[in-house]
Amino acid sequence: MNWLKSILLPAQGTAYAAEHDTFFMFIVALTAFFFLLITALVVFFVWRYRRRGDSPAESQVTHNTRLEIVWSVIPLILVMIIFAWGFHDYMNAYTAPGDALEIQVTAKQWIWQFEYPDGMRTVNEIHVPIGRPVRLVMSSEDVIHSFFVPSFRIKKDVVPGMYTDLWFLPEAEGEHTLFCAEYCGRGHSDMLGKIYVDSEEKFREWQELGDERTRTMPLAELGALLYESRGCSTCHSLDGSRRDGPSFKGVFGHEVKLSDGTTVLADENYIRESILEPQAKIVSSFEGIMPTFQGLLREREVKALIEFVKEQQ
Ligand code: HEC
Ligand SMILES: [Cu+2]
Repeated sequence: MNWLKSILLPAQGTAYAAEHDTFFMFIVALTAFFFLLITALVVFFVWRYRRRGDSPAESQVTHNTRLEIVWSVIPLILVMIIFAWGFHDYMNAYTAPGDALEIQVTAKQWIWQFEYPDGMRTVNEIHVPIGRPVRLVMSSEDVIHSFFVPSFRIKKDVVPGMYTDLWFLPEAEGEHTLFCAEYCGRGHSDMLGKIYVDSEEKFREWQELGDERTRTMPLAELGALLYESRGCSTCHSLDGSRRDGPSFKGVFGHEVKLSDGTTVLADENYIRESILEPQAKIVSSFEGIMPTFQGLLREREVKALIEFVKEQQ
């Protein structure tokens, strides 16, 4: 049966995936058995009761109580087994244990955003420690999306204006692909993500330092990435135009007028303070609406953003 599974189904990343597949293969086997049985009977009857010469038709049989009970009760028992088994697996799949790591998921055209309990945010990828249940609390900012991880055998709609949830217990280290399974517009087929299942140790390292790609990226390049992924770009332009916040163009190294009438030189310390304690100094003619990024950025990420702002001359 295993060779058949490997043709039909993706790799198993959770214990639930194995349960799910056993059930699925049971239904496939049952269906195949009745398909063969019924086809064989049809062929046999066609041959057995074919017209021979001019002999008259067989006498008509109107009913057979025993046969009718057999063909009603056996399927009834089979579908009840399928119901009970399916119900059991469904409850397992959709009720998260209380001690799960909770990750908030926000879907929007056409990215997945994640937020950890400690405030860390990621886009299109999450890292989770092996052997610890993870619960996803999901919502959408625009249209209906669907969170689908084939190797975990989990899938649920992500809907604007309400929360849906999903959970899994990762049991295979490595990379798992996340798909959007609800047609959500032009970029739908690009709405992909990665779930990295790490050892406990690797997971902690990632929490502290970030993933290998960004760990080795030059600071300014990482800064450009964060400028987009952390949403700085929604309030700060790079071309001098005014959004909810001042443009980054030409800020670094120049005097900035503050709302209390004083001026300050925009050096590394000022930029750092603006990111971590935005209310400390408010730029004149702007409102103090910038959220603090204290605790949301790793040390190297703050440095990267400073480098990035420095480059916008
Ligand atoms: C919700 C909008 C908003 C977001 C998001 C936002 N900022 Fe700001 N930011 C502002 C506003 C408004 C000001 C001006 C008022 C003030 O100084 O607090 C400002 C000021 C700043 C300044 C000082 C600029 C100057 O001209 O002196 C820096 C530097 C800065 N933000 C960096 C960032 C970085 C880096 C991010 C992303 C990690 C970010 N901001 C995200 C709204 C935002
Ligand atoms: Cu989508």
